[in-house]
Amino acid sequence: MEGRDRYLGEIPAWCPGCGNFSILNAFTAALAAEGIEPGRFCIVSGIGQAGKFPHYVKCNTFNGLHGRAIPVATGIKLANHELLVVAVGGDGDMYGEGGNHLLHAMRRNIGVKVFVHDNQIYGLTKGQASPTSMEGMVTKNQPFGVLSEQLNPMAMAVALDCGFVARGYAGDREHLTALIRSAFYHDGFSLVDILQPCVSLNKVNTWEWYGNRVYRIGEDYDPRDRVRAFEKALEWGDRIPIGVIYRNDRPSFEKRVPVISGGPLVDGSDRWHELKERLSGSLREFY
Ligand SMILES: Cc1ncc(C[n+]2csc(CCOP(=O)(O)OP(=O)(O)O)c2C)c(N)n1
Ligand code: SF4
Ligand SMILES: [Mg+2]
Repeated sequence: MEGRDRYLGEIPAWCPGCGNFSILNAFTAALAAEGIEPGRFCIVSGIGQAGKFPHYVKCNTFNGLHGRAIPVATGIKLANHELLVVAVGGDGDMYGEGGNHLLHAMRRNIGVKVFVHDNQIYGLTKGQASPTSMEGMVTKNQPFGVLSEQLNPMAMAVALDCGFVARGYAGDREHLTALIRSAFYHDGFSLVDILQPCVSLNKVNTWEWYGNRVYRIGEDYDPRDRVRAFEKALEWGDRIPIGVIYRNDRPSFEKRVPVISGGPLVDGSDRWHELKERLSGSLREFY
C-alpha cells in the first residue's frame, strides 16, 4: 500500500461529516510524510469518540480508561523512549477526567505528544457540557446553560511552561498535518488542541462557526516569547488563532533520567537491574 493508506486500520464508526475524519486524514498524512513505520509508534487513548482513534490506525496501541491515557503513555515512553508515543483523547477525556494528569505531564516535560479532538462537548455520551463548552450553552444536562467558565487549554499550557503548545482546526487539513509533524519532532511534551466540529450534538460550534473565526498565525509571530504567547492564547471569540502558540527547549524528562541515558530500558537488562537496585535502596531508606 502507498502513502497514508498503509496506516489505515478498522473502518471508522463516526457520523458522516464528523471532524474526526479530517484529523485521521491529517494524522496519517503526517506519518506518511515522515515515513514512520507502524511498529515505531504507539497511540494511547481513553474513552470517547476520539478515544476510538487508535483502532482506525495501524499501530501499537493501548486503549484504556477515560482520562487515563497520559499515565500509560508516560510509562511506555519511559520503557522505550525511542518510540514515538502519542496520546489521543477528547476535550472531556484530556481536560476533564484526565486534567490532573495533563498538568503534571506538562510540568514534567515527558516527551509524549498529546492530540486533543476538541469538539467542545462530550460526544460519545450524547452531548453533555465538557470543560471547553462555552458558558451559557444549553444542553440536555444544562437546561439553564453552562454555568462554569470555559477552560482555555492554550493559556493553561503556556502558564505551565509546556514545551510545545499549538492549536489546529479539522477544517484546515494541510495546516493541521504540518502542526502534527512539528509536534512529532518536538523533544519534550507537546499539546495540540484540535478544533473538531461534532455535527450531531454541538449545534453551536459548527463548521461554519469555526470557519468564520479561525485564522492562521502569521510567520512574523515568535512562539518563543512567553508573554506574547499568553496574549495569543487568550484570543478567543470573533477571531481564533491556529498554529504554534508557544514553544521552548526545556530538556525532556527522559533526557534527565540517568538510568536510560545509555539507551531504552526495553533494550538493556543491566539498566533494569540498576533501576531496581536504586529503587529498592531508596524504598529501604524510606521504610
Ligand atoms: C471516569 C469516567 N467518567 C465518565 C465516563 C463516561 N464517558 C464515557 S465517554 C464520555 C464523554 C467523552 O467526551 P470527550 O472526552 O470529549 O470525547 P468525545 O466523545 O467528545 O470525542 C463520558 C462522560 C467514563 N467512561 N469514565
Ligand atoms: S457524535 Fe459528534 S463527535 Fe461523535 S462521531 Fe458523531 S459527529 Fe463525531
Ligand atoms: Mg469531546
